[in-house]
Amino acid sequence: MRMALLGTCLAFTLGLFPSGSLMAAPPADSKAFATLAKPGAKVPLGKEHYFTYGFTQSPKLGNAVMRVEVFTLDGKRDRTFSVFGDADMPSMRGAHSSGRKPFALSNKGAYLLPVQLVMPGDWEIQFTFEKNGATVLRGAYLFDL
Ligand SMILES: [Cu+2]
Repeated sequence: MRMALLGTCLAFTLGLFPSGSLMAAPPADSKAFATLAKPGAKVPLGKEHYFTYGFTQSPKLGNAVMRVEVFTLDGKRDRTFSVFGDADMPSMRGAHSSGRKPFALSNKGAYLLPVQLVMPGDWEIQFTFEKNGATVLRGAYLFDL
């Protein structure tokens, strides 16, 4: 009996069972969104950049625009990242999810993303920063509307 159990465990460990409900979740940290410093703060982005973020106007119900600006450590604007945003309400996941959307670069070099804030309550915007196809940072901004 004990050997049989051991064998089962081993089979799981080695991934001998078909995928589906038995499959382990991917490592949690690979997709985790760390909570970002508050809007306006300089947030480190990789080793050579930082960024700031914030709504262009104090957010209220309806349409808002999230702005991200990326700079090199010596303060020069940087446009070489791809930035993505995903807005949702954590207390009702999926109900108003925007899905992952790319920020658009403005003429000034700011990254802009329209966000529809369709109801009052707790909101989260998840940011993903990519450079040359690799993810550099995932961060989340939580706020109350
Ligand atoms: Cu809601």
